Amino acid sequence: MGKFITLEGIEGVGKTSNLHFIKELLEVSGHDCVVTREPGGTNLGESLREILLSHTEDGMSEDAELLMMFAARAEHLAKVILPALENNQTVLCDRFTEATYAYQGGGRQLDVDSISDLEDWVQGDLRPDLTIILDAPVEIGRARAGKRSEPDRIEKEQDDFFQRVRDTYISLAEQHPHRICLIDASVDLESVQKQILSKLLEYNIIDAPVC
Ligand code: T5A
Repeated sequence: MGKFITLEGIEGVGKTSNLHFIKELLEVSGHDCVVTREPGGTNLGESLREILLSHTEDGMSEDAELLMMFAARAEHLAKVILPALENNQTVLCDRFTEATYAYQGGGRQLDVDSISDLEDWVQGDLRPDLTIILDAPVEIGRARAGKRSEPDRIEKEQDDFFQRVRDTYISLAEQHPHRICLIDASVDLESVQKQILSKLLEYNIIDAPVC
């Protein structure tokens, strides 16, 4: 089985900016990478993403939002993630189930046991080998995201929602230190990337370069 690596964090914290950097580090170290994202990564998943992020006219029930995240994930696992892992490829995914714990569990305050049941149903025993959480204060993430584009349906939430999302990410890293790590993303990009390199080495995802 290949390695499964996921990248997480609140809006604007720098996931997209660091995805290519991580892919390059992995490839230099010999990994054959598949880069993908959630919600999305398949035709059905991208259609669900469109609904999830832009369906603003008459709102969306919180349970419908949660179930659509897992519907997209079930398709993504079946069509992209599991075939790649079984083919010994490394899957690098922009967000995965930790985002559901953070946004639907923390942000929306939905029942965490229900999320955990859905996780077991859809994923079985599969969990990422490493989840990198880029962490920064909400005001920094929002300021960076605001410069980039108009807010989508979830980005329109208030600061207290994103504070709960951030707190949940921090708590996930504390609960599962063997597979989830936190990176200080409030600093400049070069310093963030130094930390990412050091975590990929620490978690034995890549080998130290031979001088
Ligand atoms: N969602 C997703 C759920 O609610 N539940 C789930 O289960 C899942 C899977 C997905 C949305 O869906 C939600 C969460 C999200 O709301 P998305 O596209 O994955 O949307 O998420 P976004 O967070 O919106 O992604 P963004 O592209 O907005 O943010 P990024 O990728 O974190 O930030 P990035 O790299 O685009 O950077 C933003 C700006 O900051 C600059 C960049 O140059 C850019 O201009 N920047 C820095 N500036 C200074 N210093 C640094 N260190 C910087 N790093 C980046």
